[in-house]
Amino acid sequence: PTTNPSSASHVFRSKLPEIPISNHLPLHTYCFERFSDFADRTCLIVGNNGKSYSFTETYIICQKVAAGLSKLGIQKGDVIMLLLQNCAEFVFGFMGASMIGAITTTANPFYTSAEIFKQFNACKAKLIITQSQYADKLRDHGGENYQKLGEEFRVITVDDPPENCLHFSVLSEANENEVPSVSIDPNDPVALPFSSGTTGLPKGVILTHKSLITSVAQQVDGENPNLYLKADDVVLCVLPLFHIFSLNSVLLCSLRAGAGVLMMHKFEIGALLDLIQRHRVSVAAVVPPLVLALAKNPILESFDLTSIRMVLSGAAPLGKELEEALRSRLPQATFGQGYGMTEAGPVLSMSLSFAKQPFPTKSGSCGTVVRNAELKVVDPETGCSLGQNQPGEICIRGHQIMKGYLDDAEATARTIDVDGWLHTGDIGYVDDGEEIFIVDRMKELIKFKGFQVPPAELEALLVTHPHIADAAVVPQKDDAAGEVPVAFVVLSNGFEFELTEEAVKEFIAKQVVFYKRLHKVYFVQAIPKSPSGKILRKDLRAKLATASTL
Ligand code: 4UU
Repeated sequence: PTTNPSSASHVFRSKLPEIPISNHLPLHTYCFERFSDFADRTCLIVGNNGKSYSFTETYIICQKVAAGLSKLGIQKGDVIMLLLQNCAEFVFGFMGASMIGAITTTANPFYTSAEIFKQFNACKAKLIITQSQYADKLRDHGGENYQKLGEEFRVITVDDPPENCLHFSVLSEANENEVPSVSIDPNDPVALPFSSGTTGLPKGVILTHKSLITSVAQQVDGENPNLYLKADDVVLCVLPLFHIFSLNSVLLCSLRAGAGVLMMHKFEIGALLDLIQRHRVSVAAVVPPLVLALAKNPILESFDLTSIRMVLSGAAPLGKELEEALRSRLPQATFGQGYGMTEAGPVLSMSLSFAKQPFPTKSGSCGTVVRNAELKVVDPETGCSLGQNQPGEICIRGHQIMKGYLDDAEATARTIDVDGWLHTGDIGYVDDGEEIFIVDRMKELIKFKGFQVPPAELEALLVTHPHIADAAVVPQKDDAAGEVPVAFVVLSNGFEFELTEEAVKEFIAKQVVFYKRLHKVYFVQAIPKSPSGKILRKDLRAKLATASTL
């Protein structure tokens, strides 16, 4: 996309003043910059076993892991993969890698073998840190990787290592004084999460030391931080750290601010409430389906949740009614949303109700653009920027945004224009009070409980079926998940009656993580396409909305 020169007029900024940001530092230096102020305070608490690590302990183990990775041959610029549920080793691995200039790619441990290796191979990772229960998935990939495991790439498990795998102690028991000294440029990558962005397949999103520091600083630095985390806060980390929301706004922000992080390796309502009560959790980062679970479940009444002072929701739209329902159960807490996108580093906006000196905010808003950044709303047709209260595509500019997609200059150029604006593919407006409201999504992406479901990935899989000639996947609204993927399928000539809906669903279910499963399959004569061959997703979404025409 190109930017209309006349569009410079409507640029939205934070109500908070700009601040100096130390984004010349390496990420680990920045995050641990003030750690001696909170040296003996709790940094990490592991929910399922109660183990905890102080800031000093955490820092030293990260250094040990840095030395250990280096001993295993990992060098500056190399990529390691974390395939982990939330656990302390995630933090040690991520920060340890940063300390030697290595890059971490994070993947969902529930991914199928094929999904894991697509990402692993795309970023030419050298090593995987995982749990023993996932190691088999790293062997059964067409037989080929079975040989490689342990030879061409190493697998390290945080628990008892299966055959050909190493135990995490090879890293965490290395000598912290043997971290090689590397020089890190602010523009060197440090994290490589995967996202499908506005179109196509998942791509590696290059986040540099500078991007992540800028994003964290925009949230928690300054006299009046936008997201005020204190050293006596306990921040709930139940959202998966492999996703950028939790990695950035929970983990990195807490490390920087000196707050404790309570790790939960999976969501289970009883255990969650028990941990909140036991550890006096004060800040909860959540996604709308979690708000739903908390708002609806009667067992909430049996727990003391008065420690919660802040509830931050993000990654998907949060309905006003839902927010109100939970608010009435946690009357002492401040509610608000953050709006993020992996490519945006990730935070575009954050509720100013979370600031040290808060501003009044409205329910349903996604917050105000973060400080030290520019946001504009552009008319998708004309590219002109729009003023208040007019919906258009949200664009963001600042040092926090990604450097680009890995090995994909074309997709990068489609997403970040020549003037440095990142186009989100989200439709929203900024109201009179500078608050952002997201009203629609013009990009392909489907979000199931905040998880990305890239339609292009499912479409590509569908057409590999010998009886499927063409396919399109679009979101359908769903009360519990927000959206679910449904498919329109054209059967190959001669096979019109041979493939059932169940068979198509099963074909996909075998190949993808649970949340990418198809919820419905409609057999159609043709997929509506534009003259250039683009799927007319709007038409299909409209068709779904009036299901009677199907
Ligand atoms: C409506 O979802 C994310 C990141 C979320 C995030 C990060 C840090 C939220 C708060 C925070 O502090 O990233 P992705 O890449 O998985 O998905 C990005 C897309 C957005 O483009 C938008 O369509 O997810 C949707 N989205 C939201 N939609 C993200 N946040 C919101 C929101 N309301 N609050």
